[in-house]
Amino acid sequence: MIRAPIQVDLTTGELSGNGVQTTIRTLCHLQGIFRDEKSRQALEAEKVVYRVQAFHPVREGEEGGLFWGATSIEPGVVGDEYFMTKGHYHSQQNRGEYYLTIAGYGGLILMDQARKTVYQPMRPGSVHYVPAHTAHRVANTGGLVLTFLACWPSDAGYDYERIAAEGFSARLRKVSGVPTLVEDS
Ligand code: S6P
Ligand code: ZN
Repeated sequence: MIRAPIQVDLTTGELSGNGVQTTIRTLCHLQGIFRDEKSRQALEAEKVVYRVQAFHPVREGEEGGLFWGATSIEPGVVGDEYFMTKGHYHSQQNRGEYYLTIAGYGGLILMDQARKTVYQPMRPGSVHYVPAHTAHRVANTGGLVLTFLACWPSDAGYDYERIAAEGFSARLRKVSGVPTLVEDS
């Protein structure tokens, strides 16, 4: 089915138009995600960490379509770990994705099947290819809202359970004020 276009505000990354859905993730949704659980609990449970807008022109799980999204992560830390997304593998592991940074500064954290974790600095205009079979999460390392756009296959899905069970092998932490990828102990 041919769908009407939606709009991206190229300054803020905000999406608008028919079919755009918004999900908010507050600190209370992020239990077990950050290394320092005590610090997370000490912060306000309703504090917004990130917001995801998504445009699904076809049904989720349908083969052959593409989804479009915008994620905005607030600046902040839990302990010494930057505010970040939950992170996931795609349920259909052989599906990749693109990210395009619109505003702010951050890090895309990628972990391959061998649990080798790397991070790529994100800045306005940076385009990042998330390969298939690769866990991905984004952290806001700056003092402003970090917003990026994403495009991914409509049958990719989300595997959050594997991240909940196994985590990433390294975390992006603020060490002497500098974003540093630290192996998880
Ligand atoms: C979807 C894509 C993004 C994330 C979003 C939030 O494949 O990678 O739209 O869903 O950045 O991250 P998460 O890990 O909470 O889904
Ligand atoms: Zn994804």
